[in-house]
Amino acid sequence: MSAVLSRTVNGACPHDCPDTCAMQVTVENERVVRIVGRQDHPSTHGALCTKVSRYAERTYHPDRLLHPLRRVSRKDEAPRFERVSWAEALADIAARLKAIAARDPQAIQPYSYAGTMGLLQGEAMAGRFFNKLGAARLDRTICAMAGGNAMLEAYGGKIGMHYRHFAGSQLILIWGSNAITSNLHFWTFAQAAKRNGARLICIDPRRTETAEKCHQHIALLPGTDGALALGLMHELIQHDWLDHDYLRQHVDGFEELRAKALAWPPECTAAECGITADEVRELARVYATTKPAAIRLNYGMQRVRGGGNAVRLIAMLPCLTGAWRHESGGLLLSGSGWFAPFKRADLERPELLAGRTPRTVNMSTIGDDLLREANPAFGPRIEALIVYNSNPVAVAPESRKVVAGFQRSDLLTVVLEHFMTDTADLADYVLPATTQLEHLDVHTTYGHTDVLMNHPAIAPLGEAKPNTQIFRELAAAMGFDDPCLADTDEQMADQAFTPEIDMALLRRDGIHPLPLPEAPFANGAFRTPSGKAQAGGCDYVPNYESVRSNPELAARYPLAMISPPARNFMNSTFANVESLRQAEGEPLLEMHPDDAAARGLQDGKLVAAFNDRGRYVCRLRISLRARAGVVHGLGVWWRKQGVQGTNVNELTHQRLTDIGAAPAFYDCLVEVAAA
Ligand SMILES: Nc1nc2c(c(=O)[nH]1)N[C@H]1C(S)=C(S)[C@@H](COP(=O)(O)OP(=O)(O)OC[C@H]3O[C@@H](n4cnc5c(=O)[nH]c(N)nc54)[C@H](O)[C@@H]3O)O[C@H]1N2
Ligand SMILES: Nc1nc2c(c(=O)[nH]1)N[C@H]1C(S)=C(S)[C@@H](COP(=O)(O)OP(=O)(O)OC[C@H]3O[C@@H](n4cnc5c(=O)[nH]c(N)nc54)[C@H](O)[C@@H]3O)O[C@H]1N2
Ligand SMILES: [Mo]
Repeated sequence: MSAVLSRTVNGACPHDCPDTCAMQVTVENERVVRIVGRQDHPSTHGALCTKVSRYAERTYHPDRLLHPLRRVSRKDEAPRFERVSWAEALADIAARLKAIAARDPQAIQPYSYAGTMGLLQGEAMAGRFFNKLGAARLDRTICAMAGGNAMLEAYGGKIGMHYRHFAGSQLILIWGSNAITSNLHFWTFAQAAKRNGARLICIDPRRTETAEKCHQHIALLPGTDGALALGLMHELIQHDWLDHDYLRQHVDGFEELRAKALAWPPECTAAECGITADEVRELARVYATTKPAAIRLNYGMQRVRGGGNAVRLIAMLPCLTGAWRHESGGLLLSGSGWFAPFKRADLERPELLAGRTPRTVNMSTIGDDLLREANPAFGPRIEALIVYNSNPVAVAPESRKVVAGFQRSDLLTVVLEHFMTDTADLADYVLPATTQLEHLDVHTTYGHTDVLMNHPAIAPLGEAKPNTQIFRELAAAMGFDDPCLADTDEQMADQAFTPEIDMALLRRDGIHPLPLPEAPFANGAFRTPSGKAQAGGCDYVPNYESVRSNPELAARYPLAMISPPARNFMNSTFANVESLRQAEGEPLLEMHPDDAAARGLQDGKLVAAFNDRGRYVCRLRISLRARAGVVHGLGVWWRKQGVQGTNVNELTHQRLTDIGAAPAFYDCLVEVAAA
């Protein structure tokens, strides 16, 4: 028997989650046999979520794409592909892109998001390629732009409390976040706080597994968080629970905000939010009188029309009470702004645009935009789409239009993927990409504050190539000869950061902490031009679609629908990993017993949720996780896994948020009937 060749490799979880865990990958005889969280990384603390501890199952999945494929069926037929060589695929794609670029390179549209959050396999070589080409740009709004831009307006930066300091809080509002599902490593710190006597309050329409483990759950109506924040401020002002010194020194525009808040007494707030006036009064009292008080905001609550303003208003709460004075008080939405040493432009090279300013397309309206004819405001019709790190046919709103756009016979679609997703099914070419176990990358995060490095653990499977390599080869096939288009991944890793990041240390340890202040706004020093938090210019913006804001629509579609993540998937990623798919069961709609009784619906039966945009058939789960008037279409399943080949985005719309032009997935009315 030959000896087992075993080694461990430092990795980083690539997924779009705030936790960006440090992984240790064990390889035996060139096969990954175990993936665990690193003990020596403080926020990972040796633990991975169920999904990522199964990452090897995903990498070695029998359905992994291992060679390039070319479409042989029409786009409105069942997809059929034939195997082609890399040389043939790249030569044909390059020839077709050149022909389009000769007319107008802006007709070529990149489409990517955070399938991997790696800086190299994300927009590094891809950015260079598209800048050189002069392709249209993409406004990457689909997840976090409403809240993210709101933080820039309120504080001048996406920075906030450190995870570890939540353990010292005496009150934590977990607001629009299902931490146990989507932010597990934060939850560890919240539990430590709970053991130290902290009170945990969850503010979420759904009774999530996180809500169940908190001391209190406030089940407000979707999209009413801005009203709740104003109602809380009303109480803080009326009872003079304000930190006047902090307000005077560190906040601009409080008088304007004060006047707005005084219009939201508890009864009025309660009516808008669908909760009781006592819940409002008591929440304000607890928030004002418990110190230190922390807020963990997550992106769930900003996927509504007024999501940006809601985040701005909530961000003012710790400014009113001076909670920021303590390292365990304040707020965290995203910490991505801490990563000042990251040099995005050095990776993406905007100078390759050479003075051109191509149009920008919003990724959240890809359905409408693919169907748009050339016109002076929009520019040319989209003729080619190059998709990587994203599955837009499943995740983008208003699927009927997205699918119709992808089905255009005159559209050239190239998809870089691990699997035949709904998007790959509609491609002309599918190019096999490597997974995180097979390529190099460097990572910043939006939760903790360490830079991580991911070393490849194994060689690429089959003929798969890293995104970087695919764009290098495509650049060469196009005849682009700028030297930076030939940089290796190692070279690009060295270009990614200012010298504050010691690359030798990062390469050796895989983890590089940033030196940061413990309590970022204890003495003000907001990142705005005035150095003060900005309380002016925000107000409550009601939903596009709700019983109160649009009674006519609600007469036909009376149920508010939200579609938050399923625990065992990551957006639509992992939906095809058998063990995780089994854990999730099948596509579900959760509904309160009263709403089900009113419609004569039975638990476990197929139902159709519908509105003017579409119809989604899935199984009904009658459950007290739902409050009356709100239903939950969980997870982003692949459309082709759905009962009739649809998923929940059949029902969502493409209207955008107040700030950041982001999608309003959770601002949606439906009706439900037996299928
Ligand atoms: N397991 C798992 N983890 C994930 C993801 C996943 O798909 N699966 N997604 C990742 C991604 S892409 C992101 S952006 C992050 C953060 O992802 P988020 O989408 O913020 O994830 P959640 O924490 O589930 O937050 C959604 C919560 O907000 C609630 N919610 C919906 N509408 C409202 C509202 O109007 N007001 C309030 N107060 N709450 C509302 C939902 O019921 C849900 O419990 O998580 C990441 N982590
Ligand atoms: N209804 C509804 N819709 C939603 C949401 C919701 O809550 N409700 N959430 C929204 C949010 S928060 C987000 S962030 C978006 C997410 O939308 P996407 O960013 O599209 O996320 P995923 O569905 O995970 O798809 C990522 C794809 O990238 C691929 N991938 C991963 N790594 C690599 C790689 O290294 N190379 C290549 N070429 N491909 C790779 C994966 O196989 C996967 O198919 O969805 C949004 N859509
Ligand atoms: Mo997201």
